[in-house]
Amino acid sequence: MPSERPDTGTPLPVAVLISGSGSNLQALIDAQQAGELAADIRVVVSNRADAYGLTRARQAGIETQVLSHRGFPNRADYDAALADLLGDFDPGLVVLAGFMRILTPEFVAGFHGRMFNIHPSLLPKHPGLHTHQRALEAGDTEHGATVHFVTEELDGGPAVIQARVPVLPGDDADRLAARVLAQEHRIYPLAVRWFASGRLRLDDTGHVVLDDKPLSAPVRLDELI
Ligand code: NHR
Ligand code: GAR
Repeated sequence: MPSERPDTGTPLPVAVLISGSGSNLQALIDAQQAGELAADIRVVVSNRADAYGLTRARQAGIETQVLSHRGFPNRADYDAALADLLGDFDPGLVVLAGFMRILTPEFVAGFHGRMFNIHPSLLPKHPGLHTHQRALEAGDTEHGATVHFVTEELDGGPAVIQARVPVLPGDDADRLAARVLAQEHRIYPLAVRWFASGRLRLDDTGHVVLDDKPLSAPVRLDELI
């Protein structure tokens, strides 16, 4: 059941965009079903018809839409169609959860301050793809994940919360990815709940504000618990 927002008494409508397994989507669904999200996932959109996350959404009774990028001549046309589709659901927040398509500045502008991404690194380290392999190759002793507001700068928007994990002897990219993913499942529902309950926003100078205080650095999960 969607829980209510204290300010309006109604859950915030949310759209989740995926491309794959959707385990972060599942973490959000679980939080919603536990009455902990203050949000209502209205639609799950995938650019791939075979994304397992679509099955997770259907099992939870959430509407799904597939918008394949393949039929479109360019990114601008794809993103315009995506914005159109999302418009039908009037989302107060768009959540990228393993969505693998870079979004145009025009699309991003339409959801300014209302779109999150979760990225599997301790940003600003390792933006882009293959983050786990790159953390290993860099000899990092610590790795993790970041929830950030999406701006036109890829993985460069203002960070909200980070979770850290150690890099352990014998790690390969898959082991490290699994350790990071478990932490993603903790921080993403938290960030969505903060936003949906009105505690978290992006101010007009581009700063993240939590409980009326501008963050000088992302919240660290290890300092919350
Ligand atoms: N769009 C904007 N404008 N800003 C961000 O911060 C975005 C974004 C779109 C997606 C997620 C991001 C990540 O967390 C994200 C953040 C895809 C790629 C990529 O290179 C890079 C980063 C992210 C998502 N995608 C290839 C592309 O050409 C396709 C790769 C594939 O299909 O496998 O779009 O890591
Ligand atoms: C997650 O690790 C997420 O951070 C990452 O892909 C995985 C998706 O898992 N996102 C990106 O790399 C975006 N380019 P999920 O589908 O099981 O949530």
